[in-house]
Amino acid sequence: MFLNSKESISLDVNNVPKHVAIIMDGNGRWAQKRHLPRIAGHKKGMNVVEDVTIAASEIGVKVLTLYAFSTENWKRPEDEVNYIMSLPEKFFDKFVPKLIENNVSVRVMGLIDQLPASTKKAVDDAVSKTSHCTGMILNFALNYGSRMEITDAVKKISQQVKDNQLLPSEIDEKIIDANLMTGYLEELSDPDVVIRTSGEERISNFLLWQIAYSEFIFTDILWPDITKNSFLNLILEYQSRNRRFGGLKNK
Ligand code: V0D
Repeated sequence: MFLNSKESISLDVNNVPKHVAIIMDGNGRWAQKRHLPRIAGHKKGMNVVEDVTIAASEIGVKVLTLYAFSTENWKRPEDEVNYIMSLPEKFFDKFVPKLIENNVSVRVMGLIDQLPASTKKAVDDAVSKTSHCTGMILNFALNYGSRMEITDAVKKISQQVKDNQLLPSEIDEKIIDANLMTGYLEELSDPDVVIRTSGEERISNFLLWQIAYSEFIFTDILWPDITKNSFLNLILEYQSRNRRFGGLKNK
């Protein structure tokens, strides 16, 4: 039992999702509602990343994957993209010490080499400065798309076959898992729950292979309006569902 001080949310400590994945949607809408530029929503959204990361780490989540930038997001106005690309640097100065305090390690998946040099440096620094942390993994999906990820995995596996390291008959789900960008997470690769904020009920090219058995939670709350408390309520919603793996009851 875990009691949240203000609202007395009671979480079952024995049923905390190990891997939580979040599509952080609604930043632009949050800003527009307030007659603010869209980038104000991204800035507030970054602060929410901080709060949700600490909350997730406190309740014992092992991996928190955040969809921060998709391979499609480049189509947005240049000013907005430029601002978003400055967020890892802003995040770094403010938040890396707090991550270290909480024993959280930052990891990234996606086409990181295509990011602006300053963004890539901030991301690499966040990863290296927290690489000694052994607690929760904060896994950012940056310039990520799942079809690209799967295409890449097919290429890698084909090359192994071509190099006589692997027979086509040996290709199984484990081999595919290992060659996806989540491969390093090993048995934690698949999210137990995917959360999407802001009322949209789509997957938008996020972790297509890994979500085969995930619970889906959609909330109307816009990402910048998410608080520690609303996050804990989403975890509570996860816990209220009876998970079934192809006929097997409760995991
Ligand atoms: C904008 C809401 C933190 C969604 C959250 C480059 C969109 C704020 C990071 C971040 C973004 C990533 C890696 C890292 C440190 C911080 C971030 C992007 C967008 C895309 F090592 N927030 N954040 N990255 N947003």
